[in-house]
Amino acid sequence: MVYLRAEPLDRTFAALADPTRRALLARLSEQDSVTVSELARPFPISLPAVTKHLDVSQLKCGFPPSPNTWKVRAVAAQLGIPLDLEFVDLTKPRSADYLAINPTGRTPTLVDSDFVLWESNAIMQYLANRSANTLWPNDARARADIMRWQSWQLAHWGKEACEPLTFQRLVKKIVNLGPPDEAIVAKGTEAFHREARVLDTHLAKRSYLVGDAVTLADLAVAASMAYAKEAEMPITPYAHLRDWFTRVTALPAWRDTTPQRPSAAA
Ligand SMILES: N[C@@H](CCC(=O)N[C@@H](CS)C(=O)NCC(=O)O)C(=O)O
Repeated sequence: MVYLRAEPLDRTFAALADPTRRALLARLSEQDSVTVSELARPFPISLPAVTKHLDVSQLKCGFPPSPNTWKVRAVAAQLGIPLDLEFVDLTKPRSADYLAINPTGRTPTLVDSDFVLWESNAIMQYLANRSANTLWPNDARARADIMRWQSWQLAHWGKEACEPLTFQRLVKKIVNLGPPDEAIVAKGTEAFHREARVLDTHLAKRSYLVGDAVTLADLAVAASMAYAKEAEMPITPYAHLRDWFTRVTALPAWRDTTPQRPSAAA
């Protein structure tokens, strides 16, 4: 079993009203350590063992099940880039050291020698720049197209559609924050259908979002839907979207970075 010092569930804390957030943090900080399965009940997630490498970039991250961390780790896995993973305790004020490298206090942050980078999509691009590869083809139009989908993912697909559903239906359950706020679920569902139609139509005649092979665009957009099942995202009407999601999540790099169930974790 892998232990964390305390519970760093990303969106949970960002999205909570202050008094609730303070109460939750106070409760959690009474414990020195909690198991991941304990945190994740009733949706048990545990972390894969963290591998240490000698030649590394450091990815400082809050919680590997978070889609923002997951998509960065999937890119690194796909490209065979070792990442030394460090946990940032999101339940406590960020340390001065962490704020010095990431003044937003959010995660993930990449530290590559004397170069520090935050924002997950920028980190994906930076990692993919290390070698020639099909995730980030060396072509101006292909890159602009990938950036278009990554921008859409951040601004609309993630923020307006997938994240509210994930928070209301999954994260709140995990940390015992009461039932979903149905008004937020309704708004998120409406946004989901609006954006899913765009994605589904785009995927009707192609297997991947840009070009003929998987790119950073697919990993970024799929990451927002990482918990589609648990968050009951309404994907049934979108056959092309569903087929594409199955293709992307079957990639070894995606599977290898998937948070494991407790039974599978040592
Ligand atoms: N746009 C940012 C979002 C980063 C983000 O929200 N990270 C989460 C965890 S992965 C976090 O640090 N949440 C804690 C907080 O907002 O205080 C990115 O893509 O990197």
